[in-house]
Amino acid sequence: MPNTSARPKHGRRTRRRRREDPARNELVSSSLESAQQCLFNQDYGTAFVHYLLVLNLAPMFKDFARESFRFTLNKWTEELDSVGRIQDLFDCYEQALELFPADEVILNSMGEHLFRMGFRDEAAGHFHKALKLRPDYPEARENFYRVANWLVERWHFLMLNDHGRNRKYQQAIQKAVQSGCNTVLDIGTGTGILGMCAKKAGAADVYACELSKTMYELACEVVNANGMDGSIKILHMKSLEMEVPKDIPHRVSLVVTETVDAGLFGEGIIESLVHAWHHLLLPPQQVPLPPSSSATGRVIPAGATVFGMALESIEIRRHHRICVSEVGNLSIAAAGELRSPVSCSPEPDDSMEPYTTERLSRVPGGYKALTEPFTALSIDFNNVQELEGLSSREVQQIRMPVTQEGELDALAVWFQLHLDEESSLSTGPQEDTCWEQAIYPVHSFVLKPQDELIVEVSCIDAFLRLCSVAVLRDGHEIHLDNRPDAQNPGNPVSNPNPEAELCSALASLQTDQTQTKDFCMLECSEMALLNNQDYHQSFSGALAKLIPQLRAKCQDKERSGDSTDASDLLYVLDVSEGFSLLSLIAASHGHVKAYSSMEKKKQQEVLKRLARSNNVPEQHLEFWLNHTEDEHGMLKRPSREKLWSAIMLDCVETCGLIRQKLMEKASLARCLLEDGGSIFPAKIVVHGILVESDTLLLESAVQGQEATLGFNIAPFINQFTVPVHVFLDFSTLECKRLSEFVELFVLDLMDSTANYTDREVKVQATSAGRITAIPFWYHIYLDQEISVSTLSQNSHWKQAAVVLQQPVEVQAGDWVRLAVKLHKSAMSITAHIEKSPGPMEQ
Ligand code: 44T
Repeated sequence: MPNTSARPKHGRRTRRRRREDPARNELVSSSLESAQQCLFNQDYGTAFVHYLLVLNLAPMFKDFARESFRFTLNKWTEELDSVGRIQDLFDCYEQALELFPADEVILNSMGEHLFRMGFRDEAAGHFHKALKLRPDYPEARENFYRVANWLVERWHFLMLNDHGRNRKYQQAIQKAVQSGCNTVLDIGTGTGILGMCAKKAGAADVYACELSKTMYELACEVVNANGMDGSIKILHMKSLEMEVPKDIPHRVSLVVTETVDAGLFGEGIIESLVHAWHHLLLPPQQVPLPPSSSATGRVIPAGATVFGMALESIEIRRHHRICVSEVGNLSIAAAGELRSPVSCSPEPDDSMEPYTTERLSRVPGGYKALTEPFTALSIDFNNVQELEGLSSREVQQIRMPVTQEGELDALAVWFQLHLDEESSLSTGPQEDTCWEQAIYPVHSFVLKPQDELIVEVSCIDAFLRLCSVAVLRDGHEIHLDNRPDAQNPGNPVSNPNPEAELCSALASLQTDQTQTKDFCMLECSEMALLNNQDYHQSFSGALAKLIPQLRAKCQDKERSGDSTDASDLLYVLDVSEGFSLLSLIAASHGHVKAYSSMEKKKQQEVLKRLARSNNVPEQHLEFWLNHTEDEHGMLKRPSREKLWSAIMLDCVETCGLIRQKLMEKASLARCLLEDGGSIFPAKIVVHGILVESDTLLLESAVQGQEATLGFNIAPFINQFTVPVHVFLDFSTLECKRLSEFVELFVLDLMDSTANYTDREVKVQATSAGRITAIPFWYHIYLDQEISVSTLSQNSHWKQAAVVLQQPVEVQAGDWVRLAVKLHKSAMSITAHIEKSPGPMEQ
């Protein structure tokens, strides 16, 4: 019995209200009825308001109305979303969560909206909460896995598993603290590790700041678990916003930070340190030392040396420029300039990235060094004038002798981080480090051993930029145009695309110069796709088989008088994501009207130009999104009489995962096909292999039972472990193969009844070892004979791998039972040793 006497007023009031308010009861029941009626009439907005009223007035209806309320909320917010009423949408969720604060379905769908709006941190928080409330909720799990990579980037695992790096940082901090640095600020604390090192070394006051909300919360958890919550003050802010005494009471004697990326300056270390020297640190030690130098400040790392090197790499080349002149029997010479978003541009532009990253030791196909490594820059983090002068520093020219003949594709950059006078870390490609190098793709040119390459190093916007500007050959200076793909008269490079050269020469003779300056930006993976001739040839071949079949059928119908349609065109729809030539390839087969779903104007123009130059009639290529208002209408056919002959679906993401909602799209597409029509692909077969790979483990979770530098960190950061590793290069993955390739799963896009969600696969181990992961990829069958593999070396796809929670020990000859599950588009695999094996059972 509740003790009503303890809270007399509240008890009385509640009782009185319930008993004595018939008008209220009336209102509740009539509102409930109205809500249900509105729901029935699909008037979700009004239904939602009625439900809010009912549940606020009569919370006892919450259990009864929960399902309908969720449904209403879902429908109403979908409507608000489609008309762009974003604030109203989030207000609805807030009201819903006030009523149902622990409802995992509402939390998860609010997370989905937040994610779509680009609020990843907040979205992740919602998925995380939903998952904590119901750990077996697959929707929230899938969503959480999708954002976990963004939230807690995978290098956190690498970093914490890099014992060499951890120890070096710890020793440098310990030395500094013991030599008198008593007050410490850790900028970009991540999991809190460097701050904890300082505290453990005996620093009196330790502060830490972290701008990511997820990492800040994680750092608080970690510091708490290590019993330091009272002794390290963690701030959720960017160091640039910190002030003394508002955020920290006094200036500190030591700043520790590892806010460096592969290009050293990409995390803003220059700006952070300039600000720290002006506002957060004690003044630097003067040289020569004045008599009392106790109240001085310093930084760990003390500085860095940046190295560069020119290299040839086909893998980098095919991701950054067009290397072919013909694709799927179409000439692409007239495409105009196609640029990757990463190019060495003399005038920095927001849409361009200065560099990309690559772990050179693992680049597929390897690389060839064309020069020796050279020092591009040295920087002293303890010298504020030097830090400040970096951006205004003059462009530096470096002349490097070419050591090997080869095609110049990129300049690679790495660095040594000098923690103090004695100790440094290196991110070089040859070292045994896990770090990536920064890659600056450059204008292609064939270099010869007697050449000298002139490289320009600049530091505009505190971003390091490297650019190859000229080659000295036989006493002549050959200027390299910084615009990739721009043709340079007199350039002796073997041009893979002479027709393109003619076209651009012709274009530059035109009076309208705007066209020549114009370029179309393609993602690196779109570039690689465009360079993939096999892929396009396969589609062309499959269409060449399908089209005559359908035409013959059509003609039969016409002869028998069945057809009501006068035109004999076939309709083909390409719903690939991003830039795709497939519609044009379809249209080039003749008797086809093809629809492309490409949205970007520039990309549409490229396709139209190519249609013209390949003599495809203009009216045979259309842009589908110019005909429909929203994406829900995307798969609707163009006119009522016509059905699609073929629909091309993009089924695998570049990262190696099946696209979300692929099977839903396929079933919708099937309904829209004419008799005998086809979905491309018709079928996808997932293949995989058992491997032992420590590399994959190191990138997935903090390994081992031992504490990290004596701190308890692993259980916290490992909450962000994701069982599927993406963007993997299987061809260069360091691993021991423990089985042959095995078929894991089949997805039939043409027949929904043929699909299942669970499958058991038995595979025999070919060697002894520990199965730690199962890399997987796809054979994409366009029809029964023609297929493309996402493992092929010229593919634009990477692979993915399931990393097992617990490694499984196997002996050669053992049978391993894999339980493969596909939930929506997420695959999971568990592995067990088969007790009573037998190939007959397979
Ligand atoms: N670097 C490893 C990893 N942050 C760190 O939010 C090191 C990579 C690495 N917080 C080559 C070599 C190495 N104020 O959580 C992030 C980020 C945060 C800040 C507050 C600021 N001004 C910042 C700036 C960044 O700091 C954390 C770490 S930065 C990311 C890189 C051998 N490649």
